[in-house]
Amino acid sequence: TTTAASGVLPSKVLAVAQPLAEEPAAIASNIIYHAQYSPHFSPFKFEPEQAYYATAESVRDRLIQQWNETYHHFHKVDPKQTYYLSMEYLQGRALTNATGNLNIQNAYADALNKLGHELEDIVEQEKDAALGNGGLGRLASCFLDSMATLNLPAWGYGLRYRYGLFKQRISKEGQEESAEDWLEKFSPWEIVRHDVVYPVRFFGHVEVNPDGSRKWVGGELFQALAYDVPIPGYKTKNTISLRLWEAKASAEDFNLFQFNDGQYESAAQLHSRAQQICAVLYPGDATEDGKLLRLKQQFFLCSASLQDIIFRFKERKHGKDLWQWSDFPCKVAVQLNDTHPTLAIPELMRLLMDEEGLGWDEAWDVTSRTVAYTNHTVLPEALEKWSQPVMWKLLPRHMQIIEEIDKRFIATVNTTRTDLESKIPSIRILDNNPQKPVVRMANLCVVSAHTVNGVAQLHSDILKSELFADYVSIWPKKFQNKTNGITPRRWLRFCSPKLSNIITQWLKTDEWVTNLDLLGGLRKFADNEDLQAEWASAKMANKQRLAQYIERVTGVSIDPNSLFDIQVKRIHEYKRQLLNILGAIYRYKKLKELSSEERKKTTPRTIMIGGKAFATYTNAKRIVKLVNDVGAVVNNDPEVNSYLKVVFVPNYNVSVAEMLIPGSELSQHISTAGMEASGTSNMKFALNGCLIIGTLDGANVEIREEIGEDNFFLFGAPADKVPKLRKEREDGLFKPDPRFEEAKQFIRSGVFGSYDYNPLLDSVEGNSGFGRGDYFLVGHDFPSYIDAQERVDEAYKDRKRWLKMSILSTAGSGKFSSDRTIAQYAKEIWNIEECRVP
Ligand code: NBG
Repeated sequence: TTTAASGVLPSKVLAVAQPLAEEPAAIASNIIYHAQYSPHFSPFKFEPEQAYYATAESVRDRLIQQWNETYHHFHKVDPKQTYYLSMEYLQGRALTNATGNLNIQNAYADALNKLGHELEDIVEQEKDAALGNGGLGRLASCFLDSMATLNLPAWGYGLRYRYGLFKQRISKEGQEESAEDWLEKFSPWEIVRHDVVYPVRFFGHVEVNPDGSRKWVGGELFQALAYDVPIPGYKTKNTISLRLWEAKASAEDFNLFQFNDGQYESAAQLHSRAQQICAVLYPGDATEDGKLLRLKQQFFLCSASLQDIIFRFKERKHGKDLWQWSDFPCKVAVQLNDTHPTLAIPELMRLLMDEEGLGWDEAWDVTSRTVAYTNHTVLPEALEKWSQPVMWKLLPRHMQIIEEIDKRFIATVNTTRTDLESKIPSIRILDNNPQKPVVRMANLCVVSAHTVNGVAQLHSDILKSELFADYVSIWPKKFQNKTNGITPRRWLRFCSPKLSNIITQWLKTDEWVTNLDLLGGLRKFADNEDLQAEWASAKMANKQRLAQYIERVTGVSIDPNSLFDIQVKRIHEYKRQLLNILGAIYRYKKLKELSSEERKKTTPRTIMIGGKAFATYTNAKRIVKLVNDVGAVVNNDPEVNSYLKVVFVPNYNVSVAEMLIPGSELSQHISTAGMEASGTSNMKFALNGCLIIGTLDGANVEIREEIGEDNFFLFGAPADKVPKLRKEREDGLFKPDPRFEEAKQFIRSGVFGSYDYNPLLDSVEGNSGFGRGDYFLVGHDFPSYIDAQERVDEAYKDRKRWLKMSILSTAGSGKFSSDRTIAQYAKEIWNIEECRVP
């Protein structure tokens, strides 16, 4: 064995590189091999960055091997497979996850030691793959981890955005966005498949063939090129694939004549349009061009993925004569992650009819038995509606198909359900309002899919009783609930190794990592002093690690002995970060009013808030600004800053979450009841022994049931009271609590600077001018929120009680494993079974 100094490449390779080495020395040699022979940098340098890429490539060799074996095995067994279509994936970093799932973390740590590096530093070099926005994207990534771990034959399909959402920086002005350059150098985790390419058309027109069949021709033609990201399961050989499409134009589309004539831009016009398709996630849609681009992205994902799925169906071992199209739903399940991939429905119909020659009835039977749809929100502004004229222009053949689905649906309702006649305008797919004719994508999904599910019990109930109530009366069995989950690998085992080890020791097994219900075994030790002491020390270590991070990125020093109180999620009025910061302002004001002796009796707090506001969402950006302004005043106020700190954590993403969540003690999930479909960070916090202050919303309801109501700080109006409260507010019947008035007045008095917060504060008055004053009921819930916060302060003073609650929180989190969620999808929606690689 050789030890090297970090920063330089050892002069000689230790042994012949073996891709699947087990021993640290052989792994080290493999890493050096990559540094030398897959060079991406100038030679002889072996600093953390070079070490990261070489290590990642060495790990990737294993993933490729396992992926190949998995692919061959699936091909041989020919099971039914699931295809998960999603516009978003929030993969985060891959290195820790891959070495952890492959169970080679220690060997890699030792190997890197021999080369003068620490694995912990090396993993920090990786940029997050941030191809998502929030919970919906992270859910997709957790699902992939569980599908691989459960040995399910499954694929993820998405787009390979050149830049992800955006990078958030905080300046004096508030949030600033810049391009998130996750592919700046390159990603060692993707394998480009130069042989997996499909044509995708836009615009053009429909021709009728002599036999009456249709053909979509003309327009713009791009190529979809596949990039595979291998997804290893935990302690299994099964390694599945996240297939991401990139848009390309072909060489023929490069007009050499124009180029030589000096018309450089028009010569490469189609190439630049191809780049636009996969440039960013959620391009601004305020303009018509922006809307068109989003629609192009959605169709691009659907068309490429379905062509690939059909290709795989046809290439199966049996050969052409032995299969029939009616077998397709027995071999293929397509899951639509929200309405973004809805165009998969008309595209599958088109491919089956126009390319494969099926008739309408047969194509419809295949399509509707194949596709299932998950709804992730009841917010009206998020239920997609596409302009009919835009759709006719971009996808003329698909609009014909959608019209036909709509027509047939209406005909069926008219003949079988005369009682629903008056409902037809609202349940049909097309909204033909002459001012603004649109296609309602959720309606298209519900009419076409065999199953529709919500993502937490309360949400699924609301879908059935409100949003989709009329459809339920037509197809009562179509609707299901699948409560979301999170992967316990990334969200406990790898992000908090200390707590994980304690759990394993007390449960005398590490099987909880794949059977999370075993955590229930901790309940009987919740009062045990030894466990409590170990628990507290792991928490403290995680808090210290977090405090160092916060100081590094914000310059604010926070006290690990204070209560760490965290709210991290996209900034949205319904998630009510404003309620949180108003509460912090109220706390600050009360602390100022106390004598220094009285202050010493209070519970010191560090409030951390993080999340991105959509670039054009003005009120969300004002909230970010307010949090930062409050922090600047509070943190620099020597009278109170040892009792209260307010920190805005910039650029929240998956790897920041992996630091924050293990170090948290209280987390806030305080949306207006009925508005958060599920929430998934609530599950991650609870799993890490963090207590929740929250409303009866989304998955909070089920979390509280599982961990016990004594271990949950509940406040606020329940969902069924919300409509009445809104009405009362509109009618001027609301009497604000004096504490709420006090907090708002404190901001208006200018304590936090001269920025004009009136528009934000007006939004929680009864008369905001939007005609829906305080729609999110911040004013109504404020007093019960403050009361709940007081209960938190009291509980925290009693160390033993708090630790017991924390242990019970982890112990009660078993249900929220995405392994449980995915097993339910597999059995109850997809009808697929395990297919384990021997
Ligand atoms: C989000 C919901 C969350 C939910 C995730 C995952 C969308 C449209 N919806 O409450 O707001 O946890 O989906 O299901 O992003």
